[in-house]
Amino acid sequence: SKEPIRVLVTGAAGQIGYALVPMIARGVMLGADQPVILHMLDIPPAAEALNGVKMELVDAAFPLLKGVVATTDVVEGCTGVNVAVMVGGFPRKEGMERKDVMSKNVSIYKAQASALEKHAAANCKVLVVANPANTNALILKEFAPSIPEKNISCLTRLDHNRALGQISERLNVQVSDVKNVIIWGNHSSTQYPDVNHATVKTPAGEKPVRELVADDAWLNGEFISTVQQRGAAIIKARKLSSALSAASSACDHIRDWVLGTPEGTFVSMGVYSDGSYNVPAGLIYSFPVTCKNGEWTIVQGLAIDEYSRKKLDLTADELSEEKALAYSCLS
Ligand code: NAX
Repeated sequence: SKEPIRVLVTGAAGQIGYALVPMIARGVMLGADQPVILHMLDIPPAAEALNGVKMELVDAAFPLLKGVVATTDVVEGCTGVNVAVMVGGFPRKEGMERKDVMSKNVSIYKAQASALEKHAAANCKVLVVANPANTNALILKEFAPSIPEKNISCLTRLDHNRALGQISERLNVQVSDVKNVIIWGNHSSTQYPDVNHATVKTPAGEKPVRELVADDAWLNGEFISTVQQRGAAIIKARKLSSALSAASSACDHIRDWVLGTPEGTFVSMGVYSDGSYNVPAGLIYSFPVTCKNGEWTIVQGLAIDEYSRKKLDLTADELSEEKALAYSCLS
């Protein structure tokens, strides 16, 4: 039988953590035959709640779960982990300046980067979920120089899945028959959900989403804004932010990264830009990627029309600004 994989979840006592850890323990993230050891990290005010989550994990008697480390010690949390899902962070509270929130997260991600660099397993894969996700991932990358940049990513798969969901609802088709939407850029309202390369499986073969929807006004308008604003719509309805969908998408992100994407399918991941599609190098930017043998590759050669070009640049500009703000918090 397989050796257990150690998976760290930071912010594990929070909402997303509560939805995510049972999915990991059930094999949703790494496979139904892959044993796991969960490392759950949170901060001291959440220690008691974290211990409650640990008790529930024991009570659920998950066959794949070979151990649980629940801790408020960053070093203990990071030691030996093969996968790190960074959900913990400092949320923006009403009346707070953007710079103050950024500054809190910069210090958290700087410290956790060092701990991962020193104590995680070699070749540990890192997924940052906590907002500002792209910039937190960039800070983590900068302060963990010995972790290959290929191993650091942020979550835009939730946005990607939201886009698949909207197309599926609109066309009344199975969501599993829709593929190759793209989320470009920042996990924020400037993200660009792009359907220009998306297709739907039909009895007559794969058809472009644009052809089937046949309503460019909707695709260029309401569709985009619905995906961009979906997080806010969930908060309005639930009085809490997305949790089960965020947790499920985090599992999709890691599963596809580790086990590979199906032939002919691409997914969206926030990764370190190499300048592809004229996106400035050195930003963590969401691109269409395929994964094989545990590595992602940016899909090359997709046609970008003028309308899309503007949207790719707009969200890149926002990320450059966030990067500058994050750096200003370091000095
Ligand atoms: P919660 O506030 O419920 O949970 C966050 C947890 O992190 C808390 O238990 C807190 O004690 C812990 N924490 C704070 N600082 C920590 C530190 N230094 N080390 C370890 N743990 C720490 O938030 P939740 O709803 O779970 O959301 C978590 C994060 O995900 C937020 O930053 C949120 O904005 C972000 N999201 C990102 C999404 C994405 O697609 N990238 C979508 C969902 C979500 O909004």
